Amino acid sequence: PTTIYLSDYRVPDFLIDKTELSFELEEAHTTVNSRLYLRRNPEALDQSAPLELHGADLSLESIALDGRELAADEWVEEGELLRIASVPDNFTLHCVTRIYPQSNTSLEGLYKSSGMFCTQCEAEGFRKITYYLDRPDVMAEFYVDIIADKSLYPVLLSNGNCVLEEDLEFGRHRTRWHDPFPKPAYLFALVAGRLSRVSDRFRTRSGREVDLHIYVEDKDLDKCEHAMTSLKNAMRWDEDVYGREYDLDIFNIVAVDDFNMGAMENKSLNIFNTSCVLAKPETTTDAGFQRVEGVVAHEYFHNWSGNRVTCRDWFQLSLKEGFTVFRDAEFSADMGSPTVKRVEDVTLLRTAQFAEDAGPMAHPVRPDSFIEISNFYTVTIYEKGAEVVRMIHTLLGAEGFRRGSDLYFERHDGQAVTCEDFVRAMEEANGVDLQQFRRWYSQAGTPRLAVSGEYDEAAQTYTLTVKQSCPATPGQAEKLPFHIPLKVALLGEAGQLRLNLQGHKADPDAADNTERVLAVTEDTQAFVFTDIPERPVPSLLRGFSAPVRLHFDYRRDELLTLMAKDSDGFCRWDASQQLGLAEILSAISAQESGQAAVVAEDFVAACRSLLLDESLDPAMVALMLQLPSEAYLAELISPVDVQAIYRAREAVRKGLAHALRSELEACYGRCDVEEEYAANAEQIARRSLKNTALAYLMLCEDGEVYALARRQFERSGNMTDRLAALVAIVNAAEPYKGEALQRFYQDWQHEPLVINQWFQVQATCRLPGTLGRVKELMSHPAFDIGNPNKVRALIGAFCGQNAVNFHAEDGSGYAYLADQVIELNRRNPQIASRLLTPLTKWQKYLPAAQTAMKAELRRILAEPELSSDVYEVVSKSLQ
Ligand code: HT7
Ligand code: ZN
Repeated sequence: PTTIYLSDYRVPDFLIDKTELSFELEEAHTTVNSRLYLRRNPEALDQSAPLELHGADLSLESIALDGRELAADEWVEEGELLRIASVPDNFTLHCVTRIYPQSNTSLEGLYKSSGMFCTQCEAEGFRKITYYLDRPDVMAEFYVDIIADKSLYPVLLSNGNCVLEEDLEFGRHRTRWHDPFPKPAYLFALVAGRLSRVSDRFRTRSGREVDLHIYVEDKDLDKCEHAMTSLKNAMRWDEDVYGREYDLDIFNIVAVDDFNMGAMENKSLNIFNTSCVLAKPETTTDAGFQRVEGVVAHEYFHNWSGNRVTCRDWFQLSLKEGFTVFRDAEFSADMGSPTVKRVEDVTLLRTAQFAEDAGPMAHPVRPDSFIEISNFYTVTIYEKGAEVVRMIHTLLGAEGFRRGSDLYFERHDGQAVTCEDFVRAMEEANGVDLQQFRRWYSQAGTPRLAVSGEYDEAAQTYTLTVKQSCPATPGQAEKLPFHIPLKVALLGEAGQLRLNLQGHKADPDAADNTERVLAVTEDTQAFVFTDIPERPVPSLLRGFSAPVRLHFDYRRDELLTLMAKDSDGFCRWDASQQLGLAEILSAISAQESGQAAVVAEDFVAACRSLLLDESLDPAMVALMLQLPSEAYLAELISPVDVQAIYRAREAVRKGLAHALRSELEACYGRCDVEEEYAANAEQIARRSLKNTALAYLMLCEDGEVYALARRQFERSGNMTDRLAALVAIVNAAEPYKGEALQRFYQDWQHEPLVINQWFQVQATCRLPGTLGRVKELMSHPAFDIGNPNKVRALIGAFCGQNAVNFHAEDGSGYAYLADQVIELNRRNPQIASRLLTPLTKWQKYLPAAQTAMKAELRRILAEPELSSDVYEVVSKSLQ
């Protein structure tokens, strides 16, 4: 496998003005006729370069240039390139290729899922359909004909507008689609199948009537309402917040069962994993409803941030993904609870992304090189990329950011551009200099901020000293200082103090001047606040204003103050996490010296106040009561002793459960309201707190609490409560668990998405014996290794979300994962390579675990015919 470098980027030698495709879909194979209208790119360096088209797994039937069939010695195929040495400056190329969607298990290119044809072309899947300039900076106008059997495939869809529908002989029919917006091949889509649809309309603010359709299997028609509402909300929100309107008369969403990721933003024909579009209360949890809302919005927002303005090359992936994640996060915050959304996103970032940034696959938001681009759809590109955009928003303020995005969209509409173009538009629209800020795009690794505070009573000053550093990452030993926006406040006895920063004017954006964004730009910097009448408690990194690890040596009472009083929801929650961490660390020490863990009284009291305070948002109470996850603890403790962390965390949870039993019971009772289900913030918050209380109560391990869980399992009408009860039962020494699992399966065996939850509950069971059960479930009739959702629910969940079992001391979890990766390597390389992630983090663990994990990585590397996807991840993790 070869490495591709950003520094090797060259403009394309040829451009395609128009692409005409015709698909003859048949049961054994598909014939693709393509007519490309090509011309030399006047900006190309070499004006006599040969034409080189990408192609993979294609069988070429004929190739003609300007109507003349090419002789065998006029073209050559080398790897994924078809080269024609001599071509004129303007010409048409006509290729006929045969492909085999029925046996395409990689789910890239054209494939079949549950009897329907569908495509996935991002990033480089179009080359599995026909020979093409499969790179995002080649944008063409597409005309697409689809011909298929009418009874098997009554619905034939592609991008843009349907311009022709006709019946043909032998029961076949044809539709023709025209997309007036030039687009790169990765945004091409085709769907053919027996599908039903739910339709609605949206009137844009300039008066365009848009037909909205969601295509699903007939049995799923009752699960589309939430996606449709989310779509309309997203369309309105993009008009209100970004001034962006939809630009065609039709917007289609199609749900497919077999899909490698969540969804795909193909122009006007978004294709979705069923798990990200279907929802109804009986089958879908609150988290599922929120995921649908977020993903529908994300894909819709791509119409501007990704499609109208696209990426020049795949190194710029975060240009569209980071920006669009930021946009969807702000949308979800506006639709629900902003603080809860922020805490959830920070949790993901601080576990998965910080781990990636500290591991062998660490890469900058704009990577310098890759072997397989599919491996770079990462939490760094998406989540850290979104944080980088958020920091620009913080630095410029909402209005400045809007000025910048307006300029970006206006200046680059219809172009394929770079992250640099985005930053430049932000700078120029606001007259600011983001030169140093650009390092966030080029330097990998999570910066560390060591902050200390000193109060001078005599001078009435408070000085915050901030030191930044960033650990080395692969290929980047030394880092230059970042420009870090550090949002702070100072808490006094009666509330936030007014901030006068020595040498600076008051922050014009801060309404009451009690919060300020400090520009941390040097290795070490001191910020002196004057006229501070009392020793304050600093509230730091408010709203998680930058993706950094911050350390401040808080006293316990200071953390308790922040947890109880800070007006910044993120900082309140973070204080609870720091206190929880201290409890777990002391439980680990107690275990090491053979003593029982005792939870500190002041922490118990703080948690009690949370449970008793009915004025608080129940969702925030639930989040604050949850101790730091094992995954987050693994980021903070080195080396990671998985079993010790698990035992200590459980001991603290149990301690809290026993100490707070009556408050938990009361809280459960308060939140257990009979009401018609709605996926609104208020109800979601209540259910979240109720189920957090239930999980704690189960740790009291007696008949009374088991009966409570059983009652909830049997009586709940919604999947959130039912599943929470099932999780509680399955993880307890509750004899009813076998019956509960069986009942759940019987009730929902006809709903694949619910059965995925059933697999996941069992795969994440913390009790011993889980790996055996997971292996058994792989032979269950409902399991299908060809379906990525099933693979993620069973294998992915066991290896990625069940640390205590995956890291079993006998190495059985590691061997199991390696076996699955080897099995999936050929069938679906993208899924195989993603599954691998837990093994790649071997450096963090105890020496014996490291040895066992590395041995499994070496076993994979020794496999013949390793895909470039798996090869890249395994070889980089062993370096
Ligand atoms: N832009 C989409 C990326 C995507 C993808 C990438 C690789 C392989 C399969 C894929 N399916 C979708 C999704 C998004 O971020 O919106
Ligand atoms: Zn995206």
